[in-house]
Amino acid sequence: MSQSVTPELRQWIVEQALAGHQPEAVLDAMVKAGWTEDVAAIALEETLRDHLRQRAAGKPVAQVVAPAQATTAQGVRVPDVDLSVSSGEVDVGDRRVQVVASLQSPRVLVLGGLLSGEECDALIAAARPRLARSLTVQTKTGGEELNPDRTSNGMFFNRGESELLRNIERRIARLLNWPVENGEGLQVLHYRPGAEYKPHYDYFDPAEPGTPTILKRGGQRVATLVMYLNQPEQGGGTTFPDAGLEVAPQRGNAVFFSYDRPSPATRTLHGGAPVIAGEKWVATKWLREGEFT
Ligand code: PD2
Ligand code: ZN
Repeated sequence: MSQSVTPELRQWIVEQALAGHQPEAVLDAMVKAGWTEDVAAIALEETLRDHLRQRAAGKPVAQVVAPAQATTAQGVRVPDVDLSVSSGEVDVGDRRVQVVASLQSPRVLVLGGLLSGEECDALIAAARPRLARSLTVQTKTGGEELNPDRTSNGMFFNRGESELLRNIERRIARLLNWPVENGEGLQVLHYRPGAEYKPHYDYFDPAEPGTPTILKRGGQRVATLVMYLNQPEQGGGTTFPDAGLEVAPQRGNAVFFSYDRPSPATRTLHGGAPVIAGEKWVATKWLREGEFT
């Protein structure tokens, strides 16, 4: 991992300070993000000293130009909800979405009321005739394969293929401050009793030979939004083993998580727990670094 102090990292450090975070908390966040403590401490000290000198000399200095939380301690921009306006509810144009819970590391948000009941039903109805046993991207070759760890049925919509999808995509883009064009087409998964999705990471493993081919279409995945289209009778939560967290599926709600590098250091290992009774429907949106073509 590079430990060079990029302009983006300097900007992030200044943003944290302007947002009122104590240097110890900023240092802590950098160390958690993989920085060596003494390198992080020097970068922090130098950046803040330069910033104060420039300000004292009346020179233009960095302003908070973007929500501070949108840039991570790696100096990488990732999708995120802007909680600086209101921590409890976000206006996404055509609805207000509740922020039910948030975690910094791993970055996880539980969101309420992202989809209406009618939108959930319409997504299920449009997906149902197109379902097939779920495949996962095979990073060894860049192709797709049947995966025994994923016993759901699934399908992909094309981005923008209907008014319903265009509305949802626009809403997600506004919620997460990330362009519609950087999103993959929405995926719908259907789990029957006993079906599950064993814990995995959603980014593409850089060590696998097929990854460069996959990355040609928009670069790495940097965030995932799993939207719950129904409420299973029992089981089917989304689990984050490294955080000891399980999110209970509720129709219209969603869980969002981001990862600024393709590394377990992001602590974004997650899975779909087995459905015990009833069925489970979700729609997943993956967001890429660049335009997904
Ligand atoms: O259905 C889920 O809860 C789930 C869990 C883990 C979905 C995904 N991953 C995914 O679509 O990547
Ligand atoms: Zn996943």
